[in-house]
Amino acid sequence: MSLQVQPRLITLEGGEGAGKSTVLAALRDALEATGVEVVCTREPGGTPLAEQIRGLLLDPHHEPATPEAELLLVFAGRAQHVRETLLPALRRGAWVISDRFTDASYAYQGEGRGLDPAFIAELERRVVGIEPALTLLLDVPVAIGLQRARGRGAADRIEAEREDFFERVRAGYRARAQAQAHRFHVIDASQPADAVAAQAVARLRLLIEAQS
Ligand code: Z5A
Repeated sequence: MSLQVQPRLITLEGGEGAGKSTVLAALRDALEATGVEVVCTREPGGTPLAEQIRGLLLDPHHEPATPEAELLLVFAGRAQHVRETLLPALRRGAWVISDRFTDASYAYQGEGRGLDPAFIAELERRVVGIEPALTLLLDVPVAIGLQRARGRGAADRIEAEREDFFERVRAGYRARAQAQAHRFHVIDASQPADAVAAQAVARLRLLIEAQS
């Protein structure tokens, strides 16, 4: 069974401190200016139960999660998110912008933790079943992203990883963007925030035009 492409689902991906929050706000404003309903959400999270799972995933105080436990927790939250938030919004015609989605599992748990991408793909087929029409990958050198993210205070469990972990995550995202160029658009996120946002909005407008 192949994944069902959702024409109004846009996802944002990138490493730590890539600037997803800023871009999400710009996309939301641009879409709302056209008069459509926009739902902004995030992963891990996006429903009350999935937000609880996010808390477990990012809590640095319990014993380290095994890679498999981490992956299954992420997908448990995603199962809930897809059915409770994404599909209802998409079915009523809203546009949905999600700060991270399944590509993050291939990058973090696949490339970062070394789990088999075929296992992730199987979960994606069985648990998720949908994919975005557009994925914006905000690509930034690891050192710059970590500097931005760590400027915010105490690191969560995943943020506390070593740089080589984030280098693998970045490489994983870039390889995935190349392999799935039909839906990925890569933006150099080391540029000033307003330039990054402007490029993201320009790509969104192309998607809107293609659908009208
Ligand atoms: N995770 C996973 O492992 N597997 C999965 O399947 C999923 C997620 C879905 C939480 O995600 C963690 O979950 C994440 C991956 C894992 N790992 N960690 N850690 P998250 O998306 O909630 O958390 P995050 O990646 O840590 O988000 P972030 O660091 O907040 O990134 P961001 O939203 O892209 O950054 P931002 O808040 O917009 O910007 C960060 C700072 O940089 C802020 O002070 C900005 O003002 C500044 N900034 C932003 N853009 C710029 C530019 N262009 N120039 C200068 N400064 C900038």
